[in-house]
Amino acid sequence: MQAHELWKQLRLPELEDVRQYFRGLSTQTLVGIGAFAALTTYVYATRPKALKPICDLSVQSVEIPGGEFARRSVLLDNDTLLCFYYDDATTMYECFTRGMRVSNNGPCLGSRKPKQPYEWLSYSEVAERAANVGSALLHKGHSKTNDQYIGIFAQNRPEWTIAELGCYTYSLVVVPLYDTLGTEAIDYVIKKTCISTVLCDVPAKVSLLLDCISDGTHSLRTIILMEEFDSELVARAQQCGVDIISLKDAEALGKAHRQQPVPPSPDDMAIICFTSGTTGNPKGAMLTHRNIVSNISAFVRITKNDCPLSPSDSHISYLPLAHMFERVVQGVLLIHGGHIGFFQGDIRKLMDDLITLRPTVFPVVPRLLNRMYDRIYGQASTPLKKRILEFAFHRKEAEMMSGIMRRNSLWDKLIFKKVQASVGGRVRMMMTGAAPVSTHVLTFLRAALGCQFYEGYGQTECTAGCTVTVPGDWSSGHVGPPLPCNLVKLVDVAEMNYLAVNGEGEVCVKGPNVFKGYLKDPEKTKEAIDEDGWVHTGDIGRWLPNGTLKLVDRKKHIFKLAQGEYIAPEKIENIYIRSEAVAQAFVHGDSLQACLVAIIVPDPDFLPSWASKKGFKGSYEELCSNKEVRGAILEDIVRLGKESGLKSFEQVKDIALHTEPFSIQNGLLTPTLKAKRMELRNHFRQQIDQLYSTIKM
Ligand SMILES: *[C@@H]1O[C@H](CO)[C@@H](O)[C@H](O)[C@H]1NC(C)=O
Ligand SMILES: *[C@@H]1O[C@H](CO)[C@@H](O)[C@H](O)[C@H]1NC(C)=O
Ligand SMILES: CC(=O)N[C@H]1CO[C@H](CO)[C@@H](O)[C@@H]1O
Repeated sequence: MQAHELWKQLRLPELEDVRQYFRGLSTQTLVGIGAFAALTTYVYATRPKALKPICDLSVQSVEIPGGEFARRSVLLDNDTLLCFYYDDATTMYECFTRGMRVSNNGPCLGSRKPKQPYEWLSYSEVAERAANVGSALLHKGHSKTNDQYIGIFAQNRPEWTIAELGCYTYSLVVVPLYDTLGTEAIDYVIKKTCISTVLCDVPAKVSLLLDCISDGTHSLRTIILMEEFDSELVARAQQCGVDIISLKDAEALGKAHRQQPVPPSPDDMAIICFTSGTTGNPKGAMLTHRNIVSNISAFVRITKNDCPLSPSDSHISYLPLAHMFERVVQGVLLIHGGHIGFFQGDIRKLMDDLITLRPTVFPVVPRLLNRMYDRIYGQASTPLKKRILEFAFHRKEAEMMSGIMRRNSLWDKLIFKKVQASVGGRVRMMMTGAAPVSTHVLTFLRAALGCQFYEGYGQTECTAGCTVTVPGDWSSGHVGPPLPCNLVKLVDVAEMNYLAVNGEGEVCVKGPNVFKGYLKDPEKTKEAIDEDGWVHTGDIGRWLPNGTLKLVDRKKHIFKLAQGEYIAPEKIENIYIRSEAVAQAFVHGDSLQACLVAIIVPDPDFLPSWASKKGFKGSYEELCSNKEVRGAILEDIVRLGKESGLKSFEQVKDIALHTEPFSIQNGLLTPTLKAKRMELRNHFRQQIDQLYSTIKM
C-alpha cells in the first residue's frame, strides 16, 4: 500500500531528522501534506461502516403533553418512565445476585498490593463475607426497623463494597462519610443520623472520627476497622465510649450468628448521601433502591446496543464511592456480572493500576481528562509532531462525526496506540460527569481513545444522572437527552431572561431516580423538590434542535456588567485554568464596572518551568510578585480565552496574583471544591478595588 510506504519514509529517520533534512527547502509542510493526503485515501478506503444509531440522532427527545415543554427520551415507547431494565434486578441487592448468576460465580472484586497482580474475590466469596458483616450488624442490634443507618468511612476498596452489600442483604442503610466533608460536618452527619456503627478503613480515619465527636453527646458505639490497629487507639476510643473491633472479628462474629437475608424492596432506603452546599450544614439526600436501580437501568438501556456489558468486563474503581456517580457505575458492572478492580488508594499510582488491570470501563472526571490531554500534547515536542498529531485527530474526528468509533484505524496504529496503551489498551467504555469538560478536550480524547465515551449530567438528588449522551452522537457541547428514567423540563428564570417558550430555563427533573428528600430536613427538601415532584437543579439549560440539552449557566452565578452584558464567570474561569501557569482563578465583575478582573493563583508545580521558558527566574514567591510575570500570565489566559471563543467583554482586563490556594480550610471552597463566590469576593475586596482603580487611570 502506497500510504504505508510513504509513512515508512516519513518515520524511518526520526521525525526530527526529517525536519532537519527538509529544512531550507521549505517543503517540510508539503511532504507532510502529501503523505497525509495519501494516508487519508487509504483510511477512507478501509473505513468501516457506522453502526446504526439507537435512535434518529436529530430527534433524541420529544415533548410530552401537559403544556410545560417537558421532554422525555425517544428510547421510550410512551410516556411511562423506565424503572427497571431487568425484571430480576429491582434493588441493589438483586443487582448483585443477578451478577452472581450471569457470571456463573465469576470474579467480582479485585485489589492489589504494590507491584503485584490483582487478586480476586469471586461473587460467592463476596456474598459470603457480606452476609457475615451484615449478620454481625444484626447481632449488634441493627435491623431494618431499628438503628438502620450504618456509616462507611473509607477509601474505595473491596471491603467498602462488601460492607455495602452486607447492609443491603439485611435492608440496612449506608451512610458514606468522607474526609472533605470536614470535621464539623462529619459530627453533624453523625448526630443527624444517630449512627452507632461506622466501618473505617485505617486508624487515621478512626482518630479523625474521634476528634469529630469529642463533645460526648454522640451516638457512636462501635467502629469496625478494616486495617490493623494498636491498643493505644482502642484505649482512646474507649474514653469516648466507642468500641473498636477488627473487620475480621466482625466477620467471624457474623459467621457464628448467621442470619437469613432480609432483602429490601425497591422503595426501601438504600443510601443517605450527604452533600454540602455553599452554606450551612450538609444535606442528606435519601435514595431508595428504586432510585439507584432506575439510573443504572437507564444507562443499560442507552448502551445496550452499542456497548453491551458482560461478565468479561472490568471496571477500575478510583472515583470516590461516597459519591453516587461511582456507585452507579459499579452497579452497572455488577448487574452484568462484571468485575471491579480497585486502585491501590493512591491516585499517583492510577496509571500503573490501569496497565495492570486493563479495565474495559473507565469513568473519568474532567480534571483527569485535562491532564491526559496536556500530557499527550506535551509529548508532541516539535511543530511537525504537533501537526501530525492534529492531522490524525482531525481525521478521526471526521470519522466520529459520521458515527464511527474505533481503535483499529491506521491513525490508531500509528499515533494513538500509545495513548490507548497508557490506560491499559482495552477500555471500551468511558463516561465523564460531575463537572463541565471542554468540548475540545472531550472531542480530542474521544478520537484518541476510540471508545464509547459518554458525557452525563446530573446531581445526587437524581442519583447521579438525568441526561447522558447517546452512542453514535460523538458531538460535544451538550449533555445528551433526558435519561429513559426521567423527564426534564426547563423553567423560566425571568430575571436572567431565560424563558421556557424559547427552550431555555432552569433544569428540572422528575422520575423514579429522583430522591425522597433530605433526611429530617423538610425545609431544604421543599427548596429542592416542588409539590409536583420536580427537582430544581439551579442549572440553566437550553434545548438544542436535536433534543439534547446544553448547559449554559448556573442560576445564581451570573451578573451584568455596566453596559448590560451578562457574564458567567465560571465558564471563563474554566478556560483560564487551562493555562499551564494557572492553578486557580476567580473572575470578578459587577454591574458598576465596565470590565472583568481576576485573582489568579499560579500553579506552584508548573509556574517556575513555564516562567523560565519565558526568561523569568526565581522562586515561586518571587515570580508571583514579578509584574512582568503577571503580564505574561494575563497574556496567556487572554490568548486561551480568545481561542475558546470568549467575547472581548468576557475577558479580564487585569489580574492580581495570589500565592495561597483557595481551599476548604481557608473557607474559599466548598467541601465539594466549588468556589464560594461571596467569600472570595469579600476576601479579595482590596485587591479587586486596587485592580479597578489602576484600570481606570
Ligand atoms: C409503555 O411502554 C412500555 C415498554 O414498551 C410497556 O411495557 C408499557 O406497557 C407501555 N405503557 C402504556 C401505558 O402503553
Ligand atoms: C445536535 O445539535 C447540536 C447543536 O445544533 C450539534 O452541535 C450536534 O452536532 C448535533 N448532534 C448530532 C448528532 O447531530
Ligand atoms: C442513565 C444514566 O446513565 N444516568 C446517569 C447514571 O449514572 C451514570 C454514571 O454511572 C451517569 O453517567 C449517568 O448520567
